[in-house]
Amino acid sequence: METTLIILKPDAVQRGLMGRIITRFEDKGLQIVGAKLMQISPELAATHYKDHNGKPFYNGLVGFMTSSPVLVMAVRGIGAITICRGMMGATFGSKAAAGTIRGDFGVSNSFNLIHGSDSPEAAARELSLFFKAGEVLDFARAGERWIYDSSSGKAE
Ligand code: IDP
Ligand code: MG
Repeated sequence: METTLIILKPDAVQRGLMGRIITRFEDKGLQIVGAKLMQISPELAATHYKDHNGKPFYNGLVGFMTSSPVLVMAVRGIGAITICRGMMGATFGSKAAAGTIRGDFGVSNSFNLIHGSDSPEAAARELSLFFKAGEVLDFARAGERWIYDSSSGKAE
């Protein structure tokens, strides 16, 4: 099982798209194991996006991410990092394919609704930035045996 950090960005919250985006992850069979509405501080935004420091869009990105509340989520499943990135679509809303979150709900390149960790290392780092110990929960879902095929002894 992998756990990834998803952020529903200020545009998603302000546009009332949280429910529809969360529904996509739940419909897919992914498990929400952490969630909170929060306002990101400039310091946290800078740490989270440190790899983009110095790029032309960096100041705008930090300004955007701190401008209004976001919903941060820990999302779990086998291959969750890659699955969530695929569901998000390409970075720019103008280029993201139909059927993806960015492709279906937006047209902007910077206001692109959602962040998702892009590797296991990034997921571990980012989850620890946004969630304290005990805020990401381990719990069994009632329908788990119908989400994954465990007949071989290994969930797949
Ligand atoms: P990602 O969110 O798809 O992983 P990154 O390249 O990591 O994309 O960029 C982080 C965020 O910075 C993007 O989601 C987007 O909000 C913003 N961003 C990236 N490139 C540009 C750009 O060229 N112009 C404006 N904003 C950008
Ligand atoms: Mg990225």
